[in-house]
Amino acid sequence: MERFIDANPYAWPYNGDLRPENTALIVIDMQTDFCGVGGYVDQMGYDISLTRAPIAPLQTLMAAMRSAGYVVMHTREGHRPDLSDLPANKRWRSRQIGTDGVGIGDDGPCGRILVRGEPGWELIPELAPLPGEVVIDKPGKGSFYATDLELLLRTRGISNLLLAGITTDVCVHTTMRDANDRGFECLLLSDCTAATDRGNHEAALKMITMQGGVFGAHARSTAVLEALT
Ligand code: C5J
Repeated sequence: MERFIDANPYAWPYNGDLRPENTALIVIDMQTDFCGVGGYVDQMGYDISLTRAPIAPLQTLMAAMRSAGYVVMHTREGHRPDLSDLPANKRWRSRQIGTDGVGIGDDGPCGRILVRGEPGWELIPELAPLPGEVVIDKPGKGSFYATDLELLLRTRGISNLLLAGITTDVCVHTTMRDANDRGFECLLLSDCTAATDRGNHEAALKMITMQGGVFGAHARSTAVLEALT
């Protein structure tokens, strides 16, 4: 039986083959550094009420997908404590904005910013992974670069990806573009993602709808919940 999610610009997935066995939800970078008080985004002076907005709809969606037997995976952006995987230009650019030139690798209220093992780098407790769920540690914006995400997805037979988390215009979009190039069928969940700028979030959604769905499609999480029931 074919099953579709009401999405924009097309009913998703393109072939109606939506099953727990071939579909995963990837929750990207829901870390204190991106949505917590004193974290990296907060220190840069951006409004964390924007990046916290996906938390509540994600809690509902994750619970529904888990109970329907779908795979849920998580990612964390971060660097080794010795910063040997932090490109110098990424560090330099991160120091150009925010409090006193503090950037990635430097000390902040939540420990060293985006450094593995520090409090700010942790996933927020509201969206904690369940035991056994995959957590991908990534040094870049995309979730495929320098990680084993693709191997894990292929081994499980996953071909459809639901993408959520923060930020829409950076790590979520990069992951969606990279997944699309690898042949994964992608759906970005518009209320389960957010950017540090509302206009950038809207623009990121619009980009997806061009060319018949150039990277896939987007939908609200309620459309996913309807398709699951
Ligand atoms: C950023 C991310 N924006 N998770 N990271 O630096 O989007």
